[in-house]
Amino acid sequence: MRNIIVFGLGFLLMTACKSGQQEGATTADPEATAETVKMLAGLKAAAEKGIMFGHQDDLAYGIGWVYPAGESDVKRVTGDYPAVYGMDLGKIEHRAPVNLDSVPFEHMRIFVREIWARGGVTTFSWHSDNPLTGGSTWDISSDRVVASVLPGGGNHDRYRQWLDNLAGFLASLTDDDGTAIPVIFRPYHEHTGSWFWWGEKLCTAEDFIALWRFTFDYLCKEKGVHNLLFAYSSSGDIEDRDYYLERYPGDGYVDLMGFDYYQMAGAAEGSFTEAVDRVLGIITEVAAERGKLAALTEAGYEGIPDPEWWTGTLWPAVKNHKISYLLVWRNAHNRPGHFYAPHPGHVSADDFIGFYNLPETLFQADVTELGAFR
Ligand code: BMA
Repeated sequence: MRNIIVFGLGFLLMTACKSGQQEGATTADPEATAETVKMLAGLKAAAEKGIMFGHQDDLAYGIGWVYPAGESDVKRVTGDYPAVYGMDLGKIEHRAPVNLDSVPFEHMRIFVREIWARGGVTTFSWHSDNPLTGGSTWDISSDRVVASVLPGGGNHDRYRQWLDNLAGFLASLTDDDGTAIPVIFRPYHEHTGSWFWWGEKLCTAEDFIALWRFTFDYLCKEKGVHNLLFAYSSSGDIEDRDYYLERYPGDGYVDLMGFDYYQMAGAAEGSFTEAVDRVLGIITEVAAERGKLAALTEAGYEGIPDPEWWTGTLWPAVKNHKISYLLVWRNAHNRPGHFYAPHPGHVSADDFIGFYNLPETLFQADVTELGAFR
């Protein structure tokens, strides 16, 4: 009798916690690993506490340094790491040793492990080269690229090889025990702009959706990669929800919805805050209706010339929205002035500490304490 009860209970638990699901969290990939499902649930829990701060290439380099292990411009200024760490996979399609910004993929593997160990979040974008012309991600000389890589297209087999190389890297992100580490994967970003080969004027909505679904199915079903949460993120020019959803591949293919928006030099006073606030209103609404996470997936003001940008412009833009994170772009070490987070002595460093000290902004120590992701 007891055995039957124990067996019955075990069966119930097994069916209740099917792969891809945990209470309140269902991943787009129905076969997602338990860690990936927990990450999604943790992201939802963290979004109830505040907005996580993210920084691209935070651990790889900064102003005046290139990868001494443990370094971070955000840490140099605040004493703490970001909660979200962006990295880019551009050139993994060729199995190159370094990405398009010269970050070794071997280092990224180490970073992902470190981030996982301390309870942070990794998100990958993919500035992949143009698979038709062999040019860069910004080669928009042809509007046949997306069609050419889809099933039936002349370039499809080559693209499968590129995805094999991508899948190989994503599957290699494991901890010391060989457990796959969950990451957010944000391919084909800023697709409502037309500066990447998958951009709006370079392919039809049908072809963009087909590209997304093919990539998802190929990675998850054919290659068996199950440590991914998928992020759909447009560029900033979002007029309304219909436009934002025009190229949305569907609820079964996406875990997080976001957009990228930068303040440009000379932009009208208040325009960044107004635009980000307005678009976040649209995106958080459509995301909530679908039970998806929302985020400001890229943002920033190159060089941050405004000493009070963090609390005076960025914070008012996001503070009224339930978003998972906001991520600012990279601090290039070899391109003067191309940086988006402060470094010690920078004109906005004090204000960034004020931003860090806001109870609603979450950095590494906050999310480590929360312990929601692993
Ligand atoms: C851009 C710039 C480029 C970089 C690219 C991909 O915004 O930072 O220098 O190569 O992102 O990271």
